[in-house]
Amino acid sequence: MTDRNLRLAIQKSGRLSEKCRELLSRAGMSFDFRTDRLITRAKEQPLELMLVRDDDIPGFVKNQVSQVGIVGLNVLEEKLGRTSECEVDIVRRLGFGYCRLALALPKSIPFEGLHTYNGKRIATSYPNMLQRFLKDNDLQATIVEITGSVEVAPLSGIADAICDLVSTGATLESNGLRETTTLLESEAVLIRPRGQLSQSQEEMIARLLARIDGVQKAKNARYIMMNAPKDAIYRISQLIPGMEKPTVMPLMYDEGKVAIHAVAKEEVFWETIEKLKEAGASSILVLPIEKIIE
Ligand code: PRT
Ligand code: ZN
Repeated sequence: MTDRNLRLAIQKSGRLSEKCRELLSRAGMSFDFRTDRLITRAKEQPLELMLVRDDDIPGFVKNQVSQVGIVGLNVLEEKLGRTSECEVDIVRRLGFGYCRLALALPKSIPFEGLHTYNGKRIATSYPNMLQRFLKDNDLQATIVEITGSVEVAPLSGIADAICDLVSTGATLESNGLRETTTLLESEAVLIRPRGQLSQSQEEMIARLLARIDGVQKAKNARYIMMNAPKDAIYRISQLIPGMEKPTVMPLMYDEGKVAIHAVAKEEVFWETIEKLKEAGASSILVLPIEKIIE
């Protein structure tokens, strides 16, 4: 690897890998994922992809084994400490992989405030974050570090409570646990080392970010087209969510109507479409947008 190449680390297989691959492909970077190799090269770009366990990504980016990485904020803060203090920068929040690190108790134990955790044994795969939380809140508890199936720890008797990732809450529910306290709200983030990289690597990161921004902006945006009576143009343009300036065009053979085209920067819900109809719009088309470059 030369300093003219950029290496991006993503999770090889797991909850973030599919979304990472999708994001890269929408950003125009294609890789051969059939390979079992640790590193795969982008087609026609000086970009290498490292396919690794998510736990290794913060360290790889910190030590510049890779210059960019996508990882859950939870893993980043567990491995390198609080983001304000660690040696990598979060350059984008990516809007997927949402979850939270939370404390939970068996439903049989009443929760009477954080002090309920005093003297308890808490099972977790996030010992560093839990340790910091206990210290910050002046709590004395024993951390029982386990790597998988944390939620069964109270049932099996090795702990009294847990500190684990929660998404829908279904796993806690099915194990008779009640979530009491959030330690961290997490999502997938794009990280890079804090220090300066080579000029070509900096340029490649800037290009990567611009492409990711283009994809992210387009995600909820829709191109909306409709016909409308001339006297309803103002009312209709007020109804289109997150819209800037609409294009208004005359319709052939219909003096009283115009065609309105606009980019809605937010999702267009059925309620909006119903209101547009009530305001006189007809032939409404809502189309997805692939990229927005401003
Ligand atoms: O093999 P590798 O080390 O790379 O993967 P991993 O097994 O450590 O991680 P993986 O693939 O399970 O998760 C990767 C990342 O996805 C996590 O670090 C989080 O940032 C994010 N993420 C988002 C989640 C969840 N949602 C999630 N629900 N990670 C784990 N869970 C688990 C949680 O641990 C619990 O067991 O799902 C269960 C709870 O889900 P609910 O929906 O029942 O609440
Ligand atoms: Zn992991």
